[in-house]
Amino acid sequence: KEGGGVSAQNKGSWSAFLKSIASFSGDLSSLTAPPFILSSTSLVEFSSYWAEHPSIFVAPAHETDPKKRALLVLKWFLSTLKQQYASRSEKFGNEKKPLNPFLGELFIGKWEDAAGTTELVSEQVSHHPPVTAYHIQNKEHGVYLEGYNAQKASFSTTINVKQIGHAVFSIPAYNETFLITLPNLHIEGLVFGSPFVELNDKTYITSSSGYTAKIDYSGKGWLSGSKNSFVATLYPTGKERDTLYTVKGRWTKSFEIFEGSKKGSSIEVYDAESNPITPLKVAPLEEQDSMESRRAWRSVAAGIGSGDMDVVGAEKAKIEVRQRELRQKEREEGRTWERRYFSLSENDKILKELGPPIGVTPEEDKTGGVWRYDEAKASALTLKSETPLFLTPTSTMTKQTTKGSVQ
Ligand code: CLR
Repeated sequence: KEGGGVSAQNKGSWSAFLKSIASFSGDLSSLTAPPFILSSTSLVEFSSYWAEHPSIFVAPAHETDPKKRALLVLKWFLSTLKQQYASRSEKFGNEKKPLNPFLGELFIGKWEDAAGTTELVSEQVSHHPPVTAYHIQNKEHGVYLEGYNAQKASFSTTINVKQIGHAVFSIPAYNETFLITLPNLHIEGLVFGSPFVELNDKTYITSSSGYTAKIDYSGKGWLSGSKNSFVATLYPTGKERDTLYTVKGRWTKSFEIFEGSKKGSSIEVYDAESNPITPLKVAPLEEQDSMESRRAWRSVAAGIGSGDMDVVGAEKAKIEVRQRELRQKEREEGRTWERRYFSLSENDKILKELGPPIGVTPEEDKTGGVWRYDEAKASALTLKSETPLFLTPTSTMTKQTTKGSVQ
């Protein structure tokens, strides 16, 4: 079915795009996509998908039984998938190509609702390769999430994306940490011009209290199965056969939680469609810092919005020139860009303790190291926040490199 697919007017650029991706590999940001598939949202914003249901995010902090706590963390993780992987398709009718964040780009906001205040900071900690790090906290409930991620793409039949990095969920009151791996994905619907994400393979959540969840993703196959499906089991770490809970369903629709290995009726049904999100609050553009994503990209976003690719190209070039100037200056002064909120962790304790049971090894070569939230840096920033933290880009525009298609 081609309904909702590429329009007659865009057919040419889409087939040129399909031909070009057949030969690309590795860095998704180098993909040159036709204008109609470009999004004006930067990837640095995607970190907010982790906590758009703050009450589900903080719920584990109020459960005293560690195995039920592990189940609540699994439930929260599963509840984030719809936002993470289907929200663009649901909003626009298809997946889009996000803006590629520049080094040091920030996205800062908070959710205010029944769960109190939940705060987000997201920072682009590397540009080559692109790596985004984030930290989400709800201090009232004592729940913290941090992580970093990169993507490695390859092409075979379609775009296949491997996610590198992980997330760490922690509840200090129980001295408890959960290590979370990220799903690999591929793009479906490419030939029809209406791309969307499907998840594949398996991911894990393992906790310092000795529980592990394995989530097995599947989609619509040739003969059976439905879109966006999964089966998850929770078991004592190392004893996969002693299933404590089973969760089964579709991450875009609803899923059911069963005791043990799915005998009898479910103990809970989660309906993703009837759980509205809490919108993130972000400072108005005028009050934002020049390194904050929406402010930095505002002119590019305006160009994408009005379909004026000359504006998009020129405004992107300004950002790129400014970035090259900054890197040049750093080289001359023999220093590197100072990340605002994150630092590299050597011999990371969390990975050392929780990595082995689920086969996680830090792929530092692909992420430039293991990135952790740096409390000291963050509090120093709040102290200084009276004075402007960043300089506004002053670079003059130089020649435009791309026309029509933009990277
Ligand atoms: C980023 C990290 C988030 C989860 C997530 C969701 C969708 C992914 C995105 C990550 C990375 C970029 C991505 C996107 C879907 C499509 C897009 C892979 C992993 C690529 C760059 C777009 C390719 C162009 C098509 C639309 C044709 O937590």
